[in-house]
Amino acid sequence: MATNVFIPRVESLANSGLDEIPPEYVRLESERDDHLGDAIEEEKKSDEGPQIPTIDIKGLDSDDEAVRKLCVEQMLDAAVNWGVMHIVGHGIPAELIDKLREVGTRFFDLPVEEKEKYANDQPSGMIQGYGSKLANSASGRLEWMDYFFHLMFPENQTDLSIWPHYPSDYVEVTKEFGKELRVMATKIFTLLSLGLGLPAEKLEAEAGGMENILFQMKINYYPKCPQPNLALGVEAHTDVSHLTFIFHNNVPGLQVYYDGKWVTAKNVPDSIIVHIGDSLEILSNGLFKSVLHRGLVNKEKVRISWTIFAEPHKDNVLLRPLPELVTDASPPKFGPRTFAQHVRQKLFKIKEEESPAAAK
Ligand SMILES: O=C(O)CCC(=O)C(=O)O
Repeated sequence: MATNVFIPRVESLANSGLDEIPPEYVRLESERDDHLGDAIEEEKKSDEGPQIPTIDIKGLDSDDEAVRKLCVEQMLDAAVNWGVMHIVGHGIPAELIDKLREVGTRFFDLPVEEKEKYANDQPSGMIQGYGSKLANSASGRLEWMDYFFHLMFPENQTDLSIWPHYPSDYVEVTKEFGKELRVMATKIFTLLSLGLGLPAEKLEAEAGGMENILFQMKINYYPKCPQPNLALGVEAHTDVSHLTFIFHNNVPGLQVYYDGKWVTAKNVPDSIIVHIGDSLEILSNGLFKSVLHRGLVNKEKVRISWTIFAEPHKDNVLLRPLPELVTDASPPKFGPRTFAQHVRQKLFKIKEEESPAAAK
């Protein structure tokens, strides 16, 4: 385990009792103008206006063809128009999700010095472990969040020596959860595949199948923030993954961009938030929408979220519009690339956009 520390942990800053956040956490004027605010207040305001669709995916297993068809249509509509949905009827036992939340929360309850024993070392490429984002993003600003990141599935590719050793059941619970989530992910791929008019197994196979879709878990820890109208827990971005699954401790924070506005995610009991990411957007030739989203923070409560990115292996999967979806009327919107190339191109694009020379 590394012990390198490059920037202060946000948790330490928050616990130091400061009234004002350091300037490197103050977002750019352009972001602040875009309705930054306290997540708890924003969630209350969001009763009116559009809501992220909720889909009961039990419908996929129904004997009634009309129910199955409706489920596929709802999934397609959400993937095309929103790029995000709340999933219920997912089949992952509620007790297991509670345990996942419990072991992650207990790890984050440890003193920062204990968590530092798991510190990652981003500059040297060791990205798994405990960390805080470096200022390498579009804005050059820091995010009000610390995290723990590790590969969760497939099991034969995980490195358990990197996972938290405390609490003692962390590994067992997280492994078990990983297996259940893997089963559930297949249901989502199936519904999306049918929605595209493809055979049920096609999309998941093209996405990398059992061996080449990696489930990377990032536990995000957002401390209370004295000036939530100036900060962001996660800045606006789309995910590079195929799909992203989000669980949280029932404290609001996630906002998604829909129809020109930020919509604050409501708490839908027993649901899982699912995002479409860039990789599926590419496979679907832009029919599915990789959702732009960001994380707000608040003054009153710590927020923890468990974000699991289901992403293609960096080299083994070719990301390109599926030939079945390319026609004269709908030519390919994306060139072929591996996942590693996509990530590099995206970072390069962000850097180009932020450079003063590019802005001229
Ligand atoms: O905490 C959340 O709800 C979203 C987190 C997120 O977007 C990320 O970790 O990339």
